[in-house]
Amino acid sequence: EFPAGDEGFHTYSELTTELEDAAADHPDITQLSDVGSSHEGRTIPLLKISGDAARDADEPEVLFTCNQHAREHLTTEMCLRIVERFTDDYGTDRTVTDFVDSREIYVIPTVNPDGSEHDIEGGQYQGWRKNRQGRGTDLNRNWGYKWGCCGGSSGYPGSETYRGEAAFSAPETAAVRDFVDSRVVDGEQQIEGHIDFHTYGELVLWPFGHTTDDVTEDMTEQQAQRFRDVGRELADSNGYTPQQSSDLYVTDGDVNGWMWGEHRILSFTFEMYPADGSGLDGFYPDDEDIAPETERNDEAVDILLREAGA
Ligand code: 0X9
Ligand code: CA
Ligand code: CA
Ligand code: ZN
Repeated sequence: EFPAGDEGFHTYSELTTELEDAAADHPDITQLSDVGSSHEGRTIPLLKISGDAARDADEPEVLFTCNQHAREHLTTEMCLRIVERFTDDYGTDRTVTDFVDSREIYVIPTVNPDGSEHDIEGGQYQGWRKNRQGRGTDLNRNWGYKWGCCGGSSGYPGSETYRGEAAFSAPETAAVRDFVDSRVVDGEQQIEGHIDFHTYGELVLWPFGHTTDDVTEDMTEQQAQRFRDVGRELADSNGYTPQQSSDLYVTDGDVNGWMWGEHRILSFTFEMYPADGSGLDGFYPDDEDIAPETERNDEAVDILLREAGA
């Protein structure tokens, strides 16, 4: 469980209950399933939100993923905020209603349930980042686009940025990959936009991470310009700093690189609150910060939903 005073964060079992309740309370506009299981066998839940959700409509699809990194618990709350807003406010809030009716919204609130449960074991924060396979794989270095290419990950199992034995060696990344691959219908990827939420730094990041070049293989000047334009608009809405992800530091095998490189999905990473911290404390904001710091991204979520249809 979460340490005393941080009970506002959701454990895996509390998250599961929230998703089941959202689905039960809004059966017409939700479909609860999963993308597969973690290394330790936990289900990785997937909630679809759309008008007549059981049907695969010809509407732009959008994906939100959270909690690839175990200790980044605020991100799970971000995905829950998206779930609550697009279900509870349906029919009353005009913007929400229009998006639910014109998009298919997919939310994966925890990509790394084993790691996040481990991080709160014994009611004390463990400072854990990776999954729980062996000494742990950094899921955000395990994706199969330019995996291990460029010095942006480690081959040592003890490293915090261990890339794993092979691309998609982690069941968690493989499960999300299989889901995204399954959204190719008649040769066309249905998902047009994606945000992967992390903490911390208050940044909006776009691909590529493996090279500091902005124009390169799989990224034309025009495409790079679109990322810059949308990235800046997103950052204007929440006060984060926009930049190409490699301007922060070089990574390889990260999620945005694969989403764009493999599927041409407009894929961003958000580094949420706080802007800075010392030691591990930036990963552990108060639960009082959950509401303001997730609502802070409502407009950015709407911008991504709009751009996904553009
Ligand atoms: O290192 C990561 O995976 C992300 N930061 S975190 O502190 N949440 O671990 C950032 C990934 C963004 N990509 C690059 N900076 N290239
Ligand atoms: Ca508190
Ligand atoms: Ca569809
Ligand atoms: Zn992270």
